[in-house]
Amino acid sequence: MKWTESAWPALAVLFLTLQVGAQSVTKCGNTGDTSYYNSTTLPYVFYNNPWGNDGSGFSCITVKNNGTAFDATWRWINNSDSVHAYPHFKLDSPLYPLSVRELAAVDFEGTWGLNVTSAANDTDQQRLQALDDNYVQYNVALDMFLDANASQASADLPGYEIMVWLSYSYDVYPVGIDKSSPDKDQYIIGDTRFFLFSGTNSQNQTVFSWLPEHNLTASNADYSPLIHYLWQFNFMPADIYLGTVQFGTETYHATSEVLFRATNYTLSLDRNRTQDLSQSPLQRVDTVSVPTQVPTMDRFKSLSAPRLCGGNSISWLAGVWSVAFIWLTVVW
Ligand SMILES: *C1O[C@H](CO)[C@@H](O)[C@H](O)[C@H]1NC(C)=O
Ligand SMILES: *[C@@H]1O[C@H](CO)[C@@H](O)[C@H](O)[C@H]1NC(C)=O
Ligand SMILES: *[C@@H]1O[C@H](CO)[C@@H](O)[C@H](O)[C@H]1NC(C)=O
Ligand SMILES: *[C@@H]1O[C@H](CO)[C@@H](O)[C@H](O)[C@H]1NC(C)=O
Ligand SMILES: *[C@@H]1O[C@H](CO)[C@@H](O)[C@H](O)[C@H]1NC(C)=O
Ligand SMILES: *[C@@H]1O[C@H](CO)[C@@H](O)[C@H](O)[C@H]1NC(C)=O
Ligand SMILES: *[C@@H]1O[C@H](CO)[C@@H](O)[C@H](O)[C@H]1NC(C)=O
Ligand SMILES: *[C@@H]1O[C@H](CO)[C@@H](O)[C@H](O)[C@H]1NC(C)=O
Ligand SMILES: *[C@@H]1O[C@H](CO)[C@@H](O)[C@H](O)[C@H]1NC(C)=O
Ligand SMILES: *[C@@H]1O[C@H](CO)[C@@H](O)[C@H](O)[C@H]1NC(C)=O
Repeated sequence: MKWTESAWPALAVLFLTLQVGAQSVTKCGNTGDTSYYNSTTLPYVFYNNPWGNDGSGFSCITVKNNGTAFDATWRWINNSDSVHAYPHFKLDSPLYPLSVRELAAVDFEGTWGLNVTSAANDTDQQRLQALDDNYVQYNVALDMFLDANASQASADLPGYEIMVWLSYSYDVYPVGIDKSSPDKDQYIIGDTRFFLFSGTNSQNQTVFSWLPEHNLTASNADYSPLIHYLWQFNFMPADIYLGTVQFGTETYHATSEVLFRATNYTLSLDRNRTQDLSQSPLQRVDTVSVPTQVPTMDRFKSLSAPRLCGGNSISWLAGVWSVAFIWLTVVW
């Protein structure tokens, strides 16, 4: 084919399309190249991770400009109390496995937000209403894994998981909600008070979740005190290694597509081999009563007597919700 003058505009469009295409990569699968994207310029591995896919929706992760920003688009219409996916990035650090005694910082700076996609450009009030109307259930969280065995810390199924929730909807709750003491275990990072929950998940991992008193839309803080708190106050042993740190959003439920967007982030670890944290232990903070936005068992209590034990709490809560739903249907 001979290039004519009239072909140039088309070529320019093609060139621009390729340029734009090179700056954004979308992964909607669960394994391998359909699901992972390794940045070549930043120490982040992006993963769509739809581990709880029940066939009732979808999850995609769109990584922009080699990882400087990412979107997650998703919708799940069934099993509203279960996590369906955790689109996220993982920090690829040469410091793993890092002894918690030598852990000097887990720095996370960034901004994020989510909207029902079709309402993304509406007014603040309309956007909040759309989240409500579409029963959008989610959290935004740092997720870390640790183990007493240094090589197990970065392998499958480490013994400990520590989550720091940064934003979350009203009807989701952390592992161990029925056995925790958020009224007693609290810590303040920057200006934000976090409440501790702990329990065991279905894979027999010990899960700690720190929930903030209100939704955060940005962060610029060192979260390592939320890890040190756990060994200094005997929730877990001190001889333990950090093997994974991730940032993303756990997606539970939405009746329309949701658009989560994270920008301007940096996630990093710092080690200090000579620090002696037993010489400068954390001070407990004065506690406050648990604010109503933070979930407690009281929120899910109902007519039937609680029979919460271990892994059955989820189906019990689902039962309570069905009863509450029937009740609301009848009353309204
Ligand atoms: C959605 O809402 C936020 C505020 O929560 C707004 O700042 C943002 O630009 C919107 N995000 C997207 C992805 O459109
Ligand atoms: C990432 O950066 C590399 C090197 O600059 C470039 O070749 C590649 O196209 C970029 N990828 C994306 C998705 O922007
Ligand atoms: C991406 O990074 C992960 C973890 O560092 C590694 O296991 C995987 O092989 C990498 N994939 C590619 C395609 O480079
Ligand atoms: C979702 O739930 C509805 C109602 O229970 C059911 O009819 C449908 O088959 C479910 N869809 C999937 C994909 O499981
Ligand atoms: C919102 O605005 C952005 C940027 O202009 C645009 O790409 C997007 O399609 C708009 N979304 C809706 C639902 O109108
Ligand atoms: C530590 O973990 C590694 C990798 O998972 C495993 O091969 C090894 O047996 C474990 N060591 C001990 C003492 O359990
Ligand atoms: C965070 O925002 C969601 C969605 O608007 C809302 O359901 C939830 O109650 C808020 N959570 C807190 C802790 O304020
Ligand atoms: C669960 O883990 C604990 C140690 O964390 C261990 O003692 C126990 O045997 C494990 N239980 C099962 C069922 O694997
Ligand atoms: C990200 O940072 C750039 C440069 O500091 C700034 O111009 C931009 O507004 C920031 N974006 C967000 C969403 O905070
Ligand atoms: C490491 O910890 C030691 C002891 O607390 C302290 O003197 C030193 O300044 C720390 N080093 C760095 C690089 O922070």
